[in-house]
Amino acid sequence: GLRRAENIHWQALSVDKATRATQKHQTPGVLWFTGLSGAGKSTVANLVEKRLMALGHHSYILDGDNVRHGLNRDLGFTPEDRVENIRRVAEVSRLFVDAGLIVLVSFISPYRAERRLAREKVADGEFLEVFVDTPLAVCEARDPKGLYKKARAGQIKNFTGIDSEYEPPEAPELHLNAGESTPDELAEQVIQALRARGMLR
Ligand code: PPS
Repeated sequence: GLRRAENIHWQALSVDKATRATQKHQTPGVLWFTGLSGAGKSTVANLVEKRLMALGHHSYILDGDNVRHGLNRDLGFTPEDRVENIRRVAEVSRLFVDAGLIVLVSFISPYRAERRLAREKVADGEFLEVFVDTPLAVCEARDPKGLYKKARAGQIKNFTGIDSEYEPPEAPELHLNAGESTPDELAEQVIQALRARGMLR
């Protein structure tokens, strides 16, 4: 199990997230993109961030493939490792929200329980779950990294949608029918959702 540090106390600090974020005319929060491999999570998150930057906002992207090269390089794709992967990313996104940023999180994040834990780490209204809903058949036909082919051939075990579970969101703040629109249209829907919530000023 985890060893807990002792004699560690919370340090109160003077500058809070609201103050940090006023510099950028935004309300900090998490845009949590979830969906199958190849659904388009990273593509849409990337386009959203480009728009946010063009509008003068301050954001940061946490992307599965990238974070797994560094912070989470010790983790694989068993259910236990995915749980730990998402737990760490949820903690990091909480820190970035505290820094006043709009955080775009792009991980398969296949389990409802871990997405709920991520939601609970930030304040009410600060977490927008974005379901990048692309049918498995479409993801598999795209197969941008050739991973579905390998999974079907048994060369990759525990592949999401093939022999590892994906639990779709039941009540996401934003449900993108991502097989039916262009990435630009989907990014625009996300920006509109942020505006509608008053997160951009
Ligand atoms: S998870 O489930 O949230 O922990 O996954 P994540 O950190 O987002 O990593 C998903 C990317 O890793 C590649 N990959 C796999 N995905 C699913 N299952 C297995 N077994 C696997 N092995 C490697 C894959 O490229 C995923 O990238 P995306 O961008 O989602 O396509």
